[in-house]
Amino acid sequence: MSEPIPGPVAVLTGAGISAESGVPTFRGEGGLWRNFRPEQLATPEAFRRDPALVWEWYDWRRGLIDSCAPNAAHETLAEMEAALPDLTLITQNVDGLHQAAGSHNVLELHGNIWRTRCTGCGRVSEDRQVLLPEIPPRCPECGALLRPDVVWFGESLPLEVLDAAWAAAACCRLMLVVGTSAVVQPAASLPLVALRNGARLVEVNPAETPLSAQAHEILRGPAAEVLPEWWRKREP
Ligand code: BV8
Ligand code: ZN
Repeated sequence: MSEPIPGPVAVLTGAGISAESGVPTFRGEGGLWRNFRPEQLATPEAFRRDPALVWEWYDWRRGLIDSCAPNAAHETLAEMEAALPDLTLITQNVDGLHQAAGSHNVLELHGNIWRTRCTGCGRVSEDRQVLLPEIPPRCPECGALLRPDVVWFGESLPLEVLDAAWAAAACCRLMLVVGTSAVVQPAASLPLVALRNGARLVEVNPAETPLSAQAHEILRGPAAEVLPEWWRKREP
């Protein structure tokens, strides 16, 4: 019989949780597009230099993500949110698969690929069109270029989202870290905040990461397999 889950719970997810849904991770194989690394395209400089190229990459990713369904790991986190009194889901992913799986309280540290933001008037809107009719898209209100409403390298994260994530890490009793290489800051500091507050750290990842040595428990396998198993043994 495994121990009951102490609350509150915080969960940090990265690209790895969507791998089994068919969404390529950032640093694994398959993360390449026309031989560009994400770090070369997910920047304000790349967008300034060639907005059409950056939008072609996002349009390609949107098309890919649109054909992907949440997997058992996303579904388990949605079940955990419903079953536990206090769970905060913090994601680095922009694919929206947690919400598609039924999670409601999702902190999107890096934005969402299905939203656009106007570089002129700041208008934010949800745009689910797969294969955009015009690249780069323009604002229907003011005609300025639209950009994906995501956080690029070198850009600061939405403060209210980051504050909420920091607070959840600082007061959780348990943090699950699922499918992240734990290299991108400031997201990668959240597990350290949890450890400093005395939380139990559980890493879910088929590979070793810089966090592994500090994890109290490691589920060394694909999230869609090992996370549902872990939850079955603990669900109330
Ligand atoms: C900022 C949105 C400052 C866009 C993304 C040097 C040192 C420290 C920091 C820096 C530095 N140089 C620059 C920085 C800052 C930089 C940074 O951290 N760079 C890294 C590369 C070193 N950070 C930033 O720029 C951030 N902003 O610092 O602002 C600032 C302050 C004030 C004022 C102005 C500015 C912004 C970072 C956000 C960038 N945007 N995405 C988009 O998606 O298009 S980041 C991108 O990386 C994704 O969000 C992704 O989620 C995230 C992290 O990657 P992972 O999720 O971990 O994915 P990865 O592929 O790396 O790993 C996958 C993992 O899954 C692996 O471990 C694998 O083993 C595992 N896995 C595989 N299969 C499975 C699995 N796990 C479970 N199950 C499986 N089946
Ligand atoms: Zn506008």
